[in-house]
Amino acid sequence: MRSPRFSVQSIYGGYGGCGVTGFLPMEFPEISRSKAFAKARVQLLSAGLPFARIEGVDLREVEAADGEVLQSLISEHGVLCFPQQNLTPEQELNVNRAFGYHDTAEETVGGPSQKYFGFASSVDSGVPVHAVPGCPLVQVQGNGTFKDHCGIEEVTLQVAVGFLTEGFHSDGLHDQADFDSDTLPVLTSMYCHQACTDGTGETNFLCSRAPLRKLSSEQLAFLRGCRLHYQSRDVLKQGRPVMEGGLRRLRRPGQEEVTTPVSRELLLASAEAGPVHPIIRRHADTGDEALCISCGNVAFMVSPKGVEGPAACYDLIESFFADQEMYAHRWHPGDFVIWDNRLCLHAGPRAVHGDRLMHRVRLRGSARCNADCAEVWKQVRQERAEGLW
Ligand SMILES: O=C(O)CCC(=O)C(=O)O
Ligand SMILES: [Fe+2]
Repeated sequence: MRSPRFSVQSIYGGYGGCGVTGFLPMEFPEISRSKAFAKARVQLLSAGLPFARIEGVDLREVEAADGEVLQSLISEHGVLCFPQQNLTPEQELNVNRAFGYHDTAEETVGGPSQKYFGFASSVDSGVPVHAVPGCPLVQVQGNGTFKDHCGIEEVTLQVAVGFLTEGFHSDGLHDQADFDSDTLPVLTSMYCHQACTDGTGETNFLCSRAPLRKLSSEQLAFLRGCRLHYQSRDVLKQGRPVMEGGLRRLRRPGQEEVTTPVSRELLLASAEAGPVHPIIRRHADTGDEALCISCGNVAFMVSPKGVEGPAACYDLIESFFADQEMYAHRWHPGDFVIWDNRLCLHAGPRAVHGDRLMHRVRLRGSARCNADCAEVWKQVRQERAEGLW
């Protein structure tokens, strides 16, 4: 089994891991420092990765004028952890809004903000969705039974998306609803209300930019011409995939082990339907390229050379990440972690012992944020309309 090197945050102690890195100077000119960021201190979460922890910020004070600082921080670091927060569900949404990645004038188009916020994946996979009453765009996730939480009398939660049941992904890639709406979630935030006390229940992150730096210009050019097809909604409904090392799907209920070069049945089932995305994304603001993959749900890849089956796709994915460091975020109550799905991949916990209570918000970007995918989406729709598959 090839899997990324494991590193855990050392600032809280824990398993050991890499050395503590000092606080980085804020790189923003004084003029763009708002009240909320006046005392901000930025520290890398892990020495070999760009992900950052930001202290000295009370996210309740964040407003639209902070968009520039927030965008700079997340573009640089990909994952931001703001510890010791005390937020209402509405304030969680406001932090997401403050990044300015969506057009607020359009926020209510098509219903109660579902165009820009929402969580389609749970609907597709048949797992019940629990939302905060009166604030339905904030999803409640976790493990255990909880009473009197944000207006919910009692709720029993079970972890559905884990390291071994979904693996590393960028949110929305395998969601039919996101593909159908031509918008992918740019940001995902998770806010911890209760954490496992034994170090389990972590969320794992990989940098999706770093593996591209070691590739030759020919390899990059090849990948730019590739797209990944994901398993269709019907396949997804069979159940969660069984993953190895967070990167490779071994099988899915009702399916054979992923060892064959390409199964014609699988190919046809997902070719006529199912989401399709480029394998490399280019960030609309920074121009950075990054891998864009949902490991558990790959069906096949269309490259300039032809069609590659799932086994070859997994060989490729493992080659990208085999020498990459992974960051496991060990949660503490009050942690608000937000990431740009265009700059990192994440995976749920390896195990969860005891109670874990989290909120999750996904912010879909406006068309501008997703313009880099538009060509592939258009191409696929055209092929399907012409019955090419
Ligand atoms: O629970 C986690 O740590 C992450 C789960 C996840 O990937 C998600 O909800 O999108
Ligand atoms: Fe996710």
